[in-house]
Amino acid sequence: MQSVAIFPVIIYFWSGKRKSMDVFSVLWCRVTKRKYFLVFLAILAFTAHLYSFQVKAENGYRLWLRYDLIENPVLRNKYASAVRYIVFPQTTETCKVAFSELEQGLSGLLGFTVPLSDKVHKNGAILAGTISSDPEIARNVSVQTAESLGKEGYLIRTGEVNGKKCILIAANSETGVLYGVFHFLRLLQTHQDISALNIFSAPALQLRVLNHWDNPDRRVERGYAGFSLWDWHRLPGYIDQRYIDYARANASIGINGTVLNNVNANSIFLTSLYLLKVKALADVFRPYGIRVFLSVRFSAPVELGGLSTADPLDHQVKEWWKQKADEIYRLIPDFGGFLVKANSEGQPGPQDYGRTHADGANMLADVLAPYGGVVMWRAFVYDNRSANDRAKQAYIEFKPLDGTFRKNVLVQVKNGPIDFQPREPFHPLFGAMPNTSLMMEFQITQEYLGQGTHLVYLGPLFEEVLSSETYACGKGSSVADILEGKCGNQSLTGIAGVANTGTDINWCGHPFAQANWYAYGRFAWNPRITAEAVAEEWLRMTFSNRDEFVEPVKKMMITSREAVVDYMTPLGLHHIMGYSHHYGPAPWIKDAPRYDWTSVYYHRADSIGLGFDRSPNGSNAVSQYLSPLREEFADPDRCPEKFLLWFHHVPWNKKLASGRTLWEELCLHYCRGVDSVQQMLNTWDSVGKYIDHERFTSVKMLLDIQFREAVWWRDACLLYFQTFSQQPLPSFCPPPEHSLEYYENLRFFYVPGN
Ligand code: BDP
Repeated sequence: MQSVAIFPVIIYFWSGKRKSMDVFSVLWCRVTKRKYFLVFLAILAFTAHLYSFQVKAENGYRLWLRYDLIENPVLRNKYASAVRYIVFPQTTETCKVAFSELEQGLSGLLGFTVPLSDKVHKNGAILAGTISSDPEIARNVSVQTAESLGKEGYLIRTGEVNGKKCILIAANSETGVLYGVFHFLRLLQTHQDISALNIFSAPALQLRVLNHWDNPDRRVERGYAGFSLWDWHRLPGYIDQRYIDYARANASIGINGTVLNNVNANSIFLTSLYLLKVKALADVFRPYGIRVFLSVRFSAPVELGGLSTADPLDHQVKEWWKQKADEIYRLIPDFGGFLVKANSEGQPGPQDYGRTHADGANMLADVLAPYGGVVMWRAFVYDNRSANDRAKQAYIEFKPLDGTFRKNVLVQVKNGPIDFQPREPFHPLFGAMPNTSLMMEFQITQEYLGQGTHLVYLGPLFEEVLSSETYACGKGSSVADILEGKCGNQSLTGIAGVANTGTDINWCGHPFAQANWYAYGRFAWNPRITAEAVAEEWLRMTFSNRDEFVEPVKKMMITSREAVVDYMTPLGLHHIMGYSHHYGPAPWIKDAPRYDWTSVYYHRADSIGLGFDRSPNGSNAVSQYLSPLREEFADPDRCPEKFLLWFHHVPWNKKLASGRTLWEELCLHYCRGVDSVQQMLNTWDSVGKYIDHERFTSVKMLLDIQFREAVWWRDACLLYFQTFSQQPLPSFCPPPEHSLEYYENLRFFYVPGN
């Protein structure tokens, strides 16, 4: 704002009345006709300055949809001559929002409003619409291409209509056109060549949903970006602009569903009062191709319906759910369906009545089926009454149910067998249930990966899991193949991501956490995309197209995931964080209501070595993977080192591939992790000149916090494990700042998301 002060000074000097700073008397007393003009110019400059100040203020609200003027005039002109006018009949709400996005995007990027026309009459049109509704488009798209686009795919193609060159954005549905519009804008935002386009894109998975772990009081379980976006108290009357911008952001990356409330569900969402609020949100999201879903509490018939049971085979219970489904669909005809966490961590479920997960899921599926709704039934279950390794329990409960679920049920499986750790092997259910529709559950919010303060780009995690070899239908069958239904008889396909959004001005808390929302959507659309490609797109749209910025920061993003694994849980360690709030290191946790809520349960450190023996000599969790993976995991010499301590209890002095002992290697990873964060800080410092001060400073402060916390993780963990290894720290590790006792005595209250 200091620069604003320059204007009175300019006017003062211009006026020649150097003894007074009274701008108004200057203006009224001394102006001549010529000077009127100069005053006008000054005011204009002042306004323009204020405006430019405003657009340069980057609080992150605009996410990756910034549409700022393309600075390079040559490129801008090139684009401008390719898009001289838009032909886009706006027959539906979705077409209207697609057109408005296109118009808004182009005018921001190109600096002028691209006019609308009702037909192609000269070169340079963007012709957008559905194939069936526009004969010009239909003539340009073969029946075969149209078929392969499916319901949501689109094409963007340079073509000719009436002998005039134009860019076609076409799809079978309006939502497809909307996705195409966002893709087209992305091309411009990332400065791609648009002179000869031939893009064909269709989503690999049908359901691409966000799971909000949002409670009715607006607190978000494991949320680190403020309160819930949903203002239940003011709904349905008050429609916050955020709802619309949320829908735009999701549509821009192809997300087509949102589960509004926490999996630890409150029955209140099924009351008539709340269903009206849900309907209001559904109405906002509909034009953007987004359907709403609800997490439901299995015991709702007891809590809301006054029944004495929620037994899924009970006639009255079925009838209660049927009535509820009727009520929901009367209000929201395109309601997506239910997400259910049952018989897990204390939630009610069919097993309370001696029934199976399939009994519960199928009962709900039957009431939703007439309306086209689905049930997403979670496989995140474990039971401490069972002596079995927690990593094995979902498989034990679900595999025998393969083939028994209704066609409109998806079993939602977390990416790994424990719980969204910085690194886990893929969940063995992928490949074990060929006759069930399995969907993936990723966690976008960083519960175990630095929460609100660590820069951890999740693209590499998504890529690693999705490309994991499963052998489900021979060599070369990845988790992505299973999700896409290529290895079995899936009737539905899908993916869910636990959202990281909240009321923070920049939506996600950490400016780089936006990249994880973005990456989730891009991987959901195309599970074979690379983390690097996604990071590059996001950086160009969110920050800058300058290679001097993009290249180093992209590298920083890619390494950030390995960094967090190194300074938190290297070599296959897992679940050694603070109790309940999951903040910070706490490998010493040994007293908890359940053994499998302690850290010692998972790392098993003793005087001999470290790690959980899941080989055939131990819990034999390896047997849940298909051959030859199971043999590979079972053999400590062939098991990938990144999973070594996940599957094996390894002697401290065992030599690893590097020639270093386990203890030395462990130290190396912890110290390397901290060094990587230092590197990230150096990188960030070096690119500050290319971006706005606001976001630069905010990321810098967060990286400083991350560095201190990485040191804390390293020192606390190494000091703790040293009490078992009884070996000195290698010379490459700096001496810890504090004693082990100091770290053990740290207490944290009010950690967000807890
Ligand atoms: C764990 C979270 C817990 C969730 C649970 C789940 O700590 O808050 O309720 O997962 O997925 O990661 O149900």
